[in-house]
Amino acid sequence: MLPPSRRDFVSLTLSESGSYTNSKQWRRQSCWRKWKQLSRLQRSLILFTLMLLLVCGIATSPTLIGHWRGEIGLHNLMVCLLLLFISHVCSWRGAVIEEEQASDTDTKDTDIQDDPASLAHAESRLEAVREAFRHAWKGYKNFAWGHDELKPISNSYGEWFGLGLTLIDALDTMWILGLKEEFAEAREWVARELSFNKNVDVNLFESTIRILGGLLSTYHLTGDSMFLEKAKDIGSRLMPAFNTASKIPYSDVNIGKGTAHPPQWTSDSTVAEVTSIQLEFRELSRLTGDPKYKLAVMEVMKQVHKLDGKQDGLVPMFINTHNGLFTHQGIYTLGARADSYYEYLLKQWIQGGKTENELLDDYLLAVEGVKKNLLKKSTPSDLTFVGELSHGHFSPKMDHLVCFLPGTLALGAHYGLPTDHMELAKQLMETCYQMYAQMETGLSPEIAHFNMHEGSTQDVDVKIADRHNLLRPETVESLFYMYRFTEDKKYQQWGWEILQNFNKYTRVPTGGYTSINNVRDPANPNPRDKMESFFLGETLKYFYLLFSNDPNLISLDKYIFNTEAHPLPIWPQAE
Ligand code: DMJ
Repeated sequence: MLPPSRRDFVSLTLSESGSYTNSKQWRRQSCWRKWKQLSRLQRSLILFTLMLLLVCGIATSPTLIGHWRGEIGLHNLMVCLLLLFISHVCSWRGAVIEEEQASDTDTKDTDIQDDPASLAHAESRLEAVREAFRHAWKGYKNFAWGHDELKPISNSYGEWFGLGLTLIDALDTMWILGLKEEFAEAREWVARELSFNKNVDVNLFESTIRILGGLLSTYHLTGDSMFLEKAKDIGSRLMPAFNTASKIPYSDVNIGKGTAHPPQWTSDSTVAEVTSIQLEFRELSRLTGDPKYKLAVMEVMKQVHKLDGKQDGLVPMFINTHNGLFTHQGIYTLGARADSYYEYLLKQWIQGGKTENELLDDYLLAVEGVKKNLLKKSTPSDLTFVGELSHGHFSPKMDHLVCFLPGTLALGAHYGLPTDHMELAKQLMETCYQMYAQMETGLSPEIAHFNMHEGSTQDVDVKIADRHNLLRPETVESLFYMYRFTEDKKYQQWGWEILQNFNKYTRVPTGGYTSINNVRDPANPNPRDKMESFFLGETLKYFYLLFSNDPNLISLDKYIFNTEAHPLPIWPQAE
């Protein structure tokens, strides 16, 4: 874009220069515009011809010649006119050169998406993500095929549910990245090998967002009904979790036996977990025509909506499955155990066609609650960050998980929520980027503590126990939303830096990427030997979408991403 002052220059000069009526002024402007549209050569020739005609006219006029012949002479007159012409051309060039350059720049900027160099630039970044995915997949395929997670350092695998978690989480990423061969192979495994008829305990939330969400999303992208059948199977096997006295679900389900239970040490569930399974179960009801899934998860939302114990719309982290009340009250965070409650309020409202007002009200209230209780500025750089509240005491601690928030705020603003949400999104996006940029490896720690005291020389402090990086997606996710809505290339650039640092410090030569223990030690980031399934399901997918300049690649007006980056359709209005 041109700086506005340059564009204004022409219209300002024109409007100030004459005392014409509007139509005269318009004609004058339009003549001026036509004149400006001629090339420099054309304009010089016209001026030169006019001058020549003038000189010839004077030379052949007997009165003027008679008068001037004795005073300046014809020769002097010609020289004078020539000098005048040259000086006019020069001063004209001097006066408009900026404007001419500006219009060149204008063309470049407006056509930037089609400019071959910029297309090649974007394509090379997209290819870099595909390459990263293939590298991660190579490790998974060679050493962990069909298992939950790759352990890339020991070239082995780890099991959590024993359901091929990474493979399922990565299905729609492969589809979006256009990795057809890899996708076909994975599809075969799902069709032939994946069985949910297993005596295993799974976490309701994790298997909903990764497995049910992944299968539903892949069904929508591909139209392949095999994925829908698998989604129905896991969805119905998870339903026993809702058989509690309060109807607030247990955290764990045995999908083979059809039994559910809380963790061994408590009868509580996590608030974020029970309120971040709604997008998936609501969609399952829509696809199957069976309302039981939707009814179960909406009951949870209804109860949480009415519960005491919130502070300005902010929720505690735990809820009891017997009595349905919040427990461990007084602690408020946008990080672990509460984060996606806020995300799903907004996203359910969007998914359902913006008619469920309670969800919107709770979301708007919560954003005000964040502003009032959790937002502060760091020193020395004045970064806006989201801290935590513990029994009235503010703590300047911010989880990397909180970095989903800029993206969510931007999404809300895109759907007509107050514009100051977008302003806040921009500020928080800068902070999340700085959580990477201020570390020696250029990778964010799991948890940052922001300095607020005068005289501090750095904004971010990291406790020794918080120095790990699990290849999490939240910052890249938000960068994607911010770029989609603003088209500001700095967000792509920030993402590019982060991808390069993942490649530098977490890429394992034999295949795969690894979580690391120390983002502050570039000489020894200390690999953890684990590649989380969300690195393929979310982080790499959001990188790809961030570097793509095509707003229709998973349009945000048609899809809503679940909290594991699996796009689900926004329902047609009638539904
Ligand atoms: C993912 O499983 C989801 O994004 C979840 O909402 C939070 N934790 C991880 C990624 O960090």
